Amino acid sequence: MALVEINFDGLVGPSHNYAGLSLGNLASSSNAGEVSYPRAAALQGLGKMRHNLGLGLTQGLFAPLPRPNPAFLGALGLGSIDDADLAQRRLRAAAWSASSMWTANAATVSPAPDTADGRCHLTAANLVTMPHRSQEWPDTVRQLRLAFASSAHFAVHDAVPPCFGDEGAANHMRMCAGHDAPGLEIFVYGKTGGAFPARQHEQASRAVARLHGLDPARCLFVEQSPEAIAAGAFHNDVVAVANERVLFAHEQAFADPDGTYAAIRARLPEAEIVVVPASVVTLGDAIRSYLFNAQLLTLPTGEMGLVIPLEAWETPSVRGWLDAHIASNGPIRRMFPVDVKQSMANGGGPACLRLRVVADPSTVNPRFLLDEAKIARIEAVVGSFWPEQIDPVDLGRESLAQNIIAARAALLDLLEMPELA
Ligand code: SUG
Repeated sequence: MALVEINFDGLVGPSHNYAGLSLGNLASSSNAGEVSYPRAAALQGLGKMRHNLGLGLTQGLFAPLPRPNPAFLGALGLGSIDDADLAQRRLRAAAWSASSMWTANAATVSPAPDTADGRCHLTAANLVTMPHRSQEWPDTVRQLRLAFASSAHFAVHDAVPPCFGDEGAANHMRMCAGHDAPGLEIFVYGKTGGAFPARQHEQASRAVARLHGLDPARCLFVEQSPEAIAAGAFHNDVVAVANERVLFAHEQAFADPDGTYAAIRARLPEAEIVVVPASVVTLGDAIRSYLFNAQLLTLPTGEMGLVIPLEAWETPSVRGWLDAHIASNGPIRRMFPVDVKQSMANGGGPACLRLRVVADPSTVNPRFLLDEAKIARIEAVVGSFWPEQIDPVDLGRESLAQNIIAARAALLDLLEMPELA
């Protein structure tokens, strides 16, 4: 059995819009009310998938969830919306949100070498902190059960109880000698973030670790620094990312950085910890540029590459650090800037757009795996069906709703996934 890391990217849905729904996510708040470009957004995401496939990596896809979601509004007693009522308009925007594109929040994943029963375990994230995200998990779990249907190889769990906020893989890092070796699983939770909510609760992380049958000796529970949350790092993956033996983090990512690094080194002596000092890249620049919301990947050559947003490449302090890292022969050898600006404007960089699953690709439902030809066919559907633009004042318009529903149906048709219709 050949275990490899598979990146499952969320296709940007046809309702992608800027409604400003995520308090504590500075990009979402500052772009509230802007016109979005769903077609361009989905094509940018597909461009990233093609890029990573071209690097020789295994690439998967998750379909957007059904939107607008009438069940969400129905459960709130909102059969119709009073347009004069801001709270009702925001709830309607929530029902139209395309936020499931950020599949790093779909689930937490523990690969087979880490678990007691030798299967890969996935727990859907309840995403309770943000109303627009809290509606995702039942549909997400349906999709996960279809993609990872082989119960000999996978166990898919429902979300943990919503009294404990869980935001999935965005707050979870796995370090190991190689993807197929037993890993150290690092769960990062928040306690406080000043004016902003701490979305990941420690007890949710501990519950996921138990459900997955992880060895407590190979788990760490680490507090995210309150300053990072207050500065706009609403998930750990905005300030840190890990791959195999390398942790790449901002100096202010963790509440107790030295204690965290020491605990990692004690459990994984080969760990290489690359810390970007605040004196070189401020927390503000790190969050604006999304340097750490990067895909840190092991390339087929064995080298590590970093798929970063263009915004990071174009930020002088970040570029200076990246150039110096390469020149000093640091562990990250190659940089790949990609354009995911439409997603970035809602606070989702290259790493938010993907869920990493270490598995044997032959055990995954092949309908969720991509090759060049399938990407081209998806691009054609996006080109024909995805709305070119959405002004947030158009949310609620019946003809737009029909357009969005038809677009998703055309995609599911192409992907041969009638189960998700
Ligand atoms: O949950 N943005 C998402 C971005 C998620 C990024 N994911 C990771 N860091 N892994 C969020 O805040 C914006 C939607 C809006 O404002 O309409 C939004 O949901």
